[in-house]
This record gives sequence, structure tokens and C-alpha cells, in this order.
Amino acid sequence: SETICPHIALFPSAGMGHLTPFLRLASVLLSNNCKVTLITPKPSVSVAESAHISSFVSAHPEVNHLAFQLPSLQPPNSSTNDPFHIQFDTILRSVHLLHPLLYSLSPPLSAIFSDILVAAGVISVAVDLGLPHYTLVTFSAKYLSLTAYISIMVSDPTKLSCSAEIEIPGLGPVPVGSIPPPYLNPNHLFTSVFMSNARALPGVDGILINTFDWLEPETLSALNSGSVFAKFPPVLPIGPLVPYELKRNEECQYLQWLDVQPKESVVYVSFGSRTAMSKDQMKELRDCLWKSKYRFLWILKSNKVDKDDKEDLDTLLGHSFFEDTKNRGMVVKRWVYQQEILAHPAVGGFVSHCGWNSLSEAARNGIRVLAWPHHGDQRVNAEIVKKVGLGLWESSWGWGIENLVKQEEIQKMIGELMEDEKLRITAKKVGLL
Ligand code: BUP
Repeated sequence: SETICPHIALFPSAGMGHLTPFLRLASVLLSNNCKVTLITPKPSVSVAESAHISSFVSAHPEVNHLAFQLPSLQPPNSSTNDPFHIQFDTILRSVHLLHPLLYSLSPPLSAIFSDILVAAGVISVAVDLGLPHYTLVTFSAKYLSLTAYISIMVSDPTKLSCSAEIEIPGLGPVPVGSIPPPYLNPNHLFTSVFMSNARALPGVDGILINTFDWLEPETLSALNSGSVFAKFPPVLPIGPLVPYELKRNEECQYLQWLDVQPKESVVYVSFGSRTAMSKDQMKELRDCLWKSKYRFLWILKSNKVDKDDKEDLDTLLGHSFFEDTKNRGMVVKRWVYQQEILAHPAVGGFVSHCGWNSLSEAARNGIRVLAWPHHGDQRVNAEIVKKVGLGLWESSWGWGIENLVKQEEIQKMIGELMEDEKLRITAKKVGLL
């Protein structure tokens, strides 16, 4: 008998943190006999996004790739100049243009899997086409609950800052300090995108989320038992999404360097694709690594958008730092194969901004984390890391973009990260799940 291959359209929003889980999901669907149409907004904000889309499509020629040309829209207000926030909003406001692209597909679609940040717009497209619509949440279940709760239950978010905590039924309290500051301003573009999509969630058929039971057992069961919201679509944890194989057509010095380092001796430091540290903070971290005894691999960014990241390493950190640490450290200022780094036996600990993909990769590999959240969902994620024993978090550091953390404090926490045997064992166990 003839096998039926479902045809799924995947539609990510902006940024590597959104694209990566979609490409991983595409790879899972392809290896399970699905036909995949991948719709990617064009132009993308970062070079990393366009490069990953091209290499994925050329490694998987069976994928039907549609570039979704974005119209140039005026941002509705000037609450932010973050190019990723502006892109989230532009994509959401352009979704209605998808209709003709999807209507004409052959074979016809079986379902649409949209990014949570476009869900509100895709709902009516899916209804018009008579298609099931699942949304993929690229962040944690805890952050999903918090966002959905604020979007529905909090009439005046500006008043949130008057209390210390926000009590979410079924989930307990979330410190107000962990809520991203833009959420306290309903006119912020970041907030309007997240809130309008969260409010639309009852209109989707299901929520796929890149998390897993061990990491967020209470939150997942609270969401699915109706104790957070009486009417909420089923939440299906599909994480941690497995990285697909990336073709390396170049020598990577930092991987060769890792190959000759002792087991679990290296501290890996990265703040993800959208976080650039202040120059002062960079210097404190440099001095910490300089004085500490640990080996390190530091991925440095001095600009939020990769194509604008032009300053060279000597100018940023000074030549003598490199002279003094050349036998035990490496600093890289380019895109790296993080999935290979975190899977490398030489890596012991991860100093991370707590982007959800980075954390799910650390969890998969049983790598302990020193959480240093900078913005968005990252403080909520840091709480999860600490709670489940995957890592450490010093909450008094606040938001990394606002506070200067001194080298002595960083050094103390890195020492704990690398020496705490109990933490090492708990993190290892997660990797074996
Ligand atoms: Br930088 C960098 N190589 O050099 P997150 C990142 N990544 O493979 P986000 C690399 O990009 P925010 C690099 O492994 C992860 O899969 C990394 O996603 C990969 O953070 C992804 O961790 C980054 O969710 O920042 O999106 O960069 O939390 O601000 O959205």
C-alpha cells in the first residue's frame, strides 16, 4: 500500500535562537518521512541566519525552501532600536502575505508549525486554508507560562514593579526581578509581539516546546492539567531537540586545541548570538580569566549584529593578555560549532547567558552551567538551571546588561563551577537521560 507522507510547513521568526530549533525539527521530520516546506523571512538580520539556511538547504535538497520577502514597514513606535525586535514585529505584521504562497503548494500541506512569535498571524491563515496549526515555542515552559499569564491576567503591567513576586496559579511565585524589564512597558515592541502571540494561543491546535520533563516537570504538568489556564492547547515537550550534523569545510583551530586539552578542564564562555558585553565588563571577565588557573575558550562578541562586529581582539583585550594566556586559553571572535564544543570531552563548565538553546545543548551533554543572564527569558532560565541542579546562578548579578560584575566575583563562581563535585555529577546525570 502507498505510504502517506505528511507535508509540514515550518515558519521560524528572527534570530538564531528561533531558526536553530526549526532546522533541528525540520531534520527530525525529514528523517521520519515527512515532506518539509521551510519558509524563512528575507532579508534576515544576521549573517549567521542566512548562512545556516543556505547550508541546511544545500545539505537537504529535498526541502522545499521558500524565501518570504518582507515588505519594509515602519516600526509602530520607537520603543526599541534592537534590530531583532523590529524584525519580530515586521514578520508578525506581514504574515497575511503568506496565504498565496501556501495555497499553491503541491502536494497540499497537512499542517503548519509556526514560531510562537508569529502564531497570532498564522492562526487566520491556517483557518482559511483549513489546516491544523501547531506553534513551536523556542523558550522554556516556565517563560511561556509567565508570558501567557501576564498577557491574559495582568491588566496593568506597569504596576508589576510594585510587588516582589508574581504568583502564577499552579506554578508558584516568579520574582518580579526575573521578568524582562520591557514586559513592564506595554508599549514596548518586544512586549507587544510576545503578548499578542501569547493571547492568541487558545486558537492553536497544540504547542510544541523545546523542553523535556526532567527539566520542567511541574510547569509542564501544571500547564497540561489546566491549573494555570482553564483553556490552553496541549503542550507537547519535544526537547531537547537533537542537533543535525553540520558540515565543516574548514579547519577549526579551537576544536583542534580542545583535542589536546585534559578531560573536563576547559571553561567554555559564550553569551550567545545576540549579546554584546560592555567594554568594562569584557575587561573584568578578561582579568578574571587571566588570573584564574583554568583553561578557557571564550567566544567574544562586541556587537549585537554579527556583520557589525568588527573590532579586533588585540584592540578589545590587549596584546599582553594573549601573550600570557596562550598556553591555556583561546578567544574566538566568529561563529563557532557550539554543539561540537559542548559535546567535547575537554569541556568541563559553561559560562552562559542562558539562551534556551544553549541550555538545552548543555543539558543534553551533561555540562554544568554558570548562569549569567543578560536579557529576555534568561533570568527565568537561570532559575530553572539552579533549581534542577544543572548549574549555579548568583542572582545578585542582576541583568548582565545593567550591572558590572567584578573579576573577583566571577572568579569565585567559576571556581565553584569547576570544583563542585556534586554539581558535576548531577549535570552528568542529565546528559545520560
Ligand atoms: Br554565538 C553562537 N555558535 O558561535 P540561544 C551560537 N551558536 O552554534 P541566542 C553556535 O546558536 P537569546 C555560536 O549553539 C545555540 O544553538 C548555539 O541560541 C548556537 O541564544 C544558538 O542559546 C543560540 O537560544 O540569544 O538566541 O543567541 O537568548 O538572546 O535569544
